[in-house]
Amino acid sequence: MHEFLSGTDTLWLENLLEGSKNLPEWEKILDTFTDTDKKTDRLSTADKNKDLQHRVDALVETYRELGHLYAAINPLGSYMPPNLRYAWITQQGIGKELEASTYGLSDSEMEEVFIAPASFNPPRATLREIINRMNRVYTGSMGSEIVHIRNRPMRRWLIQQIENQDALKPWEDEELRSWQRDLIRAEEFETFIHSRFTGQKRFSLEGTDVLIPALRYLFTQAGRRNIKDIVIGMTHRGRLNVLTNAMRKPVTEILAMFEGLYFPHTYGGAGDVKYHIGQSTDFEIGDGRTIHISLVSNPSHLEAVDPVVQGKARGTQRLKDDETRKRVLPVLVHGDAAFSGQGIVAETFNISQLRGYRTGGTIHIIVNNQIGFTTASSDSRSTFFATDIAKVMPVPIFHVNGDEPPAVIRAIELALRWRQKFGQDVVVDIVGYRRLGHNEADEPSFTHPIMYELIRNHNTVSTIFGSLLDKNGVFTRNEQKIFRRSYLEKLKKAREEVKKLTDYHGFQTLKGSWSKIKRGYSFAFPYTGVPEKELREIAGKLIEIPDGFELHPKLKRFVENRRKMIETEVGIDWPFAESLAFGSLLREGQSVRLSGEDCGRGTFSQRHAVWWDISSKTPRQHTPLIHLARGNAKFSVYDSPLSELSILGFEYGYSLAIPEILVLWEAQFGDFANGGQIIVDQFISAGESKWARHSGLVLLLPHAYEGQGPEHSNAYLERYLSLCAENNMQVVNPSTPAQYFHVLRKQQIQKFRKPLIVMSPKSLLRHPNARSPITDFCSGSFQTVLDDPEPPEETERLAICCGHLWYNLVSSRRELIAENPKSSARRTRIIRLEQIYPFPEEALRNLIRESPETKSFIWAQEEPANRGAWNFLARRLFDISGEHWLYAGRAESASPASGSHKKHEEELSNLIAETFGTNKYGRMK
Ligand SMILES: Cc1ncc(C[n+]2csc(CCOP(=O)(O)OP(=O)(O)O)c2C)c(N)n1
Ligand SMILES: [Mg+2]
Repeated sequence: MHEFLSGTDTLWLENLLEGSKNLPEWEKILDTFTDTDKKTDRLSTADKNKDLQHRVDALVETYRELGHLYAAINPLGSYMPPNLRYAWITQQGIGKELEASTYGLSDSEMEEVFIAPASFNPPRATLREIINRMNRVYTGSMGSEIVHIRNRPMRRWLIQQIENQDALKPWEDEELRSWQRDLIRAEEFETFIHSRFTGQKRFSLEGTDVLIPALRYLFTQAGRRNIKDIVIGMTHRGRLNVLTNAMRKPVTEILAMFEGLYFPHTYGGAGDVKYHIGQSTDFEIGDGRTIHISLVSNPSHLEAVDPVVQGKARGTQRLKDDETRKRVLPVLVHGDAAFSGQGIVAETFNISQLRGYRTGGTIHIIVNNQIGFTTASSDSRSTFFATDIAKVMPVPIFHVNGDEPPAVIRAIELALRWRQKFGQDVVVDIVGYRRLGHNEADEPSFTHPIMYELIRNHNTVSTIFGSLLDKNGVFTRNEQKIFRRSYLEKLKKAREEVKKLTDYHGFQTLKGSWSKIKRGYSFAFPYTGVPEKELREIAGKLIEIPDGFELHPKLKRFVENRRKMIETEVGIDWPFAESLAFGSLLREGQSVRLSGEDCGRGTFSQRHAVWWDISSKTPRQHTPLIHLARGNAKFSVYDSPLSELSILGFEYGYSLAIPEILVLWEAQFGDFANGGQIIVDQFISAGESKWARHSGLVLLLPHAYEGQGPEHSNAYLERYLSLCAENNMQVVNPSTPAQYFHVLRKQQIQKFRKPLIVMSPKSLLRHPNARSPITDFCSGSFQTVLDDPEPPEETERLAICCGHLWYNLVSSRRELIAENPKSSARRTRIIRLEQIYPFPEEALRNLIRESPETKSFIWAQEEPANRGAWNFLARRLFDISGEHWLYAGRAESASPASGSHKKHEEELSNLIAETFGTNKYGRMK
């Protein structure tokens, strides 16, 4: 046990001591061995042998369960600062679980032959042999946590693999030398940058340098096992080192960034710091073969990239038809503090085996330097190991000493085998230290003087491993020196080259599957109408009930309603418009993927994308849209777990992999999207500007003020608008089913990809007036603004609004005019702003110009004045009209909406009155 390594809670130890009812199984076994000598004296020889065998078995089981707690995994040794808690624990005699005497086994039994663990061949061995092997495999430089894996065949497989390590082929000299070369490169790269670019942050890898040979081994072995693609997410720590030394990004490119020869201007975006930018490489694995490695760009927000990597890996699996998920491998490299601290890690584990989100297992590598910035492990987590959170899943965890490259590589090898065999995640916890401060300008010994005194006196891993290789004649000191010098020369030469450069173009963008996609944004929207015959065919398929399939009675009505929508003049409603959009895209060979909480049925029971046969005793379902797909297209809809952050991240990642799939994420209610805000702020809105990565992800966010209280009214439109700039994304609030249909189709048909944020409806889903005639679907395209369908003969007041409010305003106008034909409502023209961003300046200006006699200009919104689009639009409306715009809406409010339905109604009346300049519904403006 090591103070640096461990968190505060040693529950397992306390359980042990207090003899609680929750004792682990093995301790109950221990209890049976108390007072052992007396008991065995009375046994026959056969029973005595059985009893001894029982004790040996118990000892072996204990190694499997607790061996990792005794493993020599900490390069800083078992140094322990004075600590009362620890003193208390040691005084209780903990630490004897692996001693043979604890099981009543004495020295005299050491040479006796027992039935050996199943991993032994031959199946019998002396107790000494058994103990020696157990010590070597469980308490050496690698500790394995496996007993939480309840699936017995899986656990047995792991035990076999771990206990049979001795039988593995020994490493070849060239392999050992190549790791040492990697370690030398890793070390020299850091010291070179340190001395040449003082003060520039690089988040040095020193202390966990072994990550470089570990990753290179993983890439090579993955490639040799027919894995074609690796998608990696990793943090800041050692990222530049990984880029150049593991992924072989030319070192000149890294140095160019350090020289300030940076390139965002060549792409037109803001760019990002060097240790956040992604990279794609074809990594050579020998014999002229390569494996594609894609390091995903990420923001500073630790671990946020985890589900993005999962989504991208899943998308790549789809792209490459990797149905077994054995050819595309996700890898996540974490820091110890972030891994245990960030909730998204647990969310990502939770989705790892779900049908809509599984990726066939992720290899997690923890770069465990036993510290997080200045925070000690004991303040970082309540668990013993940094990795305990991974035990939410049956995931093996290998803790390895970072000073022992062969142990680390064995762990990576085992992890890869496990992943390829079982399709489950696995964790390799590389325990090292951090030689410098958090960044290189930081002083670590302010807060950790004892640990840093140890580190100062600790040799680098290349020195430790290098002398071992030298001693064994594998790679002599002199040969290593020559290699070190030649690498340093390469670095110096690269620096000289870079000094001569004046500019540098480094962004990899719109390559591979993205090569047909264009940059930029255009208001020249593509034609998105669908010929009526085709549309009717699609609609027909959507209401076809398979033979012998019995629908729920209410669903039968749902289908009948849809039939009426196409056979009569009632018009198409919102949910049907969506199905028609999806169906038409699928017929055109474009895939559609929709995920979100309860999105199969739809939160508001509106979608019913999946039907269930209520007469069938076994689950039988029918998804009409699946049957519309042509070519390689596919329709998938997944009810997601209740995790907005990971699922939004996942879908964003998926959208990065393939531009040909319409990827949609639906929030249960728009306000829950706030759980995914990190993904919105740092990936969706800024990914193109920071990393030249495009995404066509669609967010469906139910939004409207309908008297439901502070939550479930507001999708925080203002948050999205505050992130809008440089045409980075599209924010729409369509008011008709046909508009929704066109905007969804446009998202796929247009040549560029920009995220699309849709303020989507709730009550409008069933509103009898929220219907569009079928002809509206058969031609045209999405309109950014919609004129008043019943414009006044003369316009005195010009009101602009969006979405749901329009229905309130139009019906109120009718009522007002009916009551008083002279009402100012009669002279109020209502324009709908369907797309708020990119702001349709020209279209809106043209409409406004059509009413030059207008005296009052009003922006009407449902949201309080500090929310909604008002703050975003006030300046823009003035700019396009030169007019001062009045605000009709709720007063500024700390809460999104009133909890009282009555108050909601009053507020609505007021805003309607303000819009029309009447006092019918409230005060005059
Ligand atoms: C969500 C989040 N919170 C805080 C930070 C600031 N921060 C950057 S690195 C770091 C320490 C991370 O420790 P660890 O995960 O152990 O990685 P290490 O730097 O030790 O390699 C912190 C707190 C951040 N980047 N992201
Ligand atoms: Mg750390």
